[in-house]
Amino acid sequence: MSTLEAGEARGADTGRAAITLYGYASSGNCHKPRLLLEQLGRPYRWVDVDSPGGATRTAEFLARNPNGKVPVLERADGAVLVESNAMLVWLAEGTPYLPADAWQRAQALSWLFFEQYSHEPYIAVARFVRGWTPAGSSRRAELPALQARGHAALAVMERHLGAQPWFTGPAYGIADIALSAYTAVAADGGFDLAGYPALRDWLARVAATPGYRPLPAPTAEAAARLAAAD
Ligand SMILES: N[C@@H](CCC(=O)N[C@@H](CS)C(=O)NCC(=O)O)C(=O)O
Repeated sequence: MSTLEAGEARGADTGRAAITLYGYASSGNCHKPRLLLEQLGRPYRWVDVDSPGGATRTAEFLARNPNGKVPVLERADGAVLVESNAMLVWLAEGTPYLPADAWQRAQALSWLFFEQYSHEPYIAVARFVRGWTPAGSSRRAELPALQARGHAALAVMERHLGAQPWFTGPAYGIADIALSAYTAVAADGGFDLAGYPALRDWLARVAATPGYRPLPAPTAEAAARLAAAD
């Protein structure tokens, strides 16, 4: 049993887990709250949702998230939270993963917004186009622009990490979780990290944090497309 499966079992052991996460396992956005739950040692129930197969567009799913996207976090009382980085903030409240100081908290939020506006739309989307669309898809034409914008984001991160080990303050926290999710698999989007030494060192530090779990491997079909992509 993998540790992620063990996490599910921990949740199941508690009867009705306090938290249910609906997600697609090899999605970086879905992995972010799951990784934090693992690192916090909190029980949760994981429900697989085949988002590339359209499972986020059913009436049942849209009742939970009208925006039709995973991850979705549901509490035992049925209350729902969407947006992966909002989940990180909520889950990290009162823990070392979110600074208590207002300025440092705002710095963490700043990097979460950067991730969603300047990083994920290019690095995650390039990965999606290469791995989850057919080889002949017209979406492949988007790749040069996605890669140019993705490299711009990586350069911002490299510059920041040249001067400090983590994204906010002296310790690993939710900004590191948010930004590492897709950076760790940037090669899937066609990004070569060879020119980003500080970033590669940071990824190694992230992978060495207690309870860290890498993003689960994509399906065989997506893995084959990624291996064959230009
Ligand atoms: N900003 C959202 C993005 C979520 C997102 O893009 N989810 C994708 C999977 S990574 C999805 O559910 N796509 C299915 C769809 O749009 O139908 C977050 O961070 O939670």
